[in-house]
Amino acid sequence: MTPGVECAGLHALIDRLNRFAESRFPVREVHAFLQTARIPLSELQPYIFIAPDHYTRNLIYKCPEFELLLVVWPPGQGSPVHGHEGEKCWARVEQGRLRFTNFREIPEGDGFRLQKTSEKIGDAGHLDGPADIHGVDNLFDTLALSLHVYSHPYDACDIYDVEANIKTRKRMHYDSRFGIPE
Ligand code: 2CO
Ligand code: FE2
Repeated sequence: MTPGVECAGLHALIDRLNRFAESRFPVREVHAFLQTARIPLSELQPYIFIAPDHYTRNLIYKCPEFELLLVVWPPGQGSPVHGHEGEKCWARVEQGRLRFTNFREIPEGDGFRLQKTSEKIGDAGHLDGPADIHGVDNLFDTLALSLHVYSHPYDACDIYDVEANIKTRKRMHYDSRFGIPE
């Protein structure tokens, strides 16, 4: 194994994440681990489901403490600006490039406005998170893949209309589970 690389392969990743679950996903340690862990693309292949008009959410592993997804971003597709339910959420670019734009809510009158706090373009290997409110876009002309760890799993989130300063609830769906399309 390459020096400094803690694990190679999905099984080793999932084992390690299960051990982190026992200590409730300590942010610094999990972050450091996810920066070094490497997954061969061949192991992600069974989870690549492409829809030309939206990004796909492909479940690899789920337990009460966390879920692991492969998100597949065709060129030009992106997420709406959304929240992460106060959970610990990381995304690592596995292939291609993605733009991550972070926001925060600023209280204003009876409501709020969204303030952009940072923007970063990440190539393969870039680790984003833990995310709070963000939008993710594939602005580029190649398919992008990102591996997502969410602790705990969540099945609904806030979707923001950045212009109107309103948010609505949205249920999340998987496009495939364990390699089988929904
Ligand atoms: N959180 C989004 C989702 O699970 C993807 S953006 O990166 O966290 O659909
Ligand atoms: Fe997200």
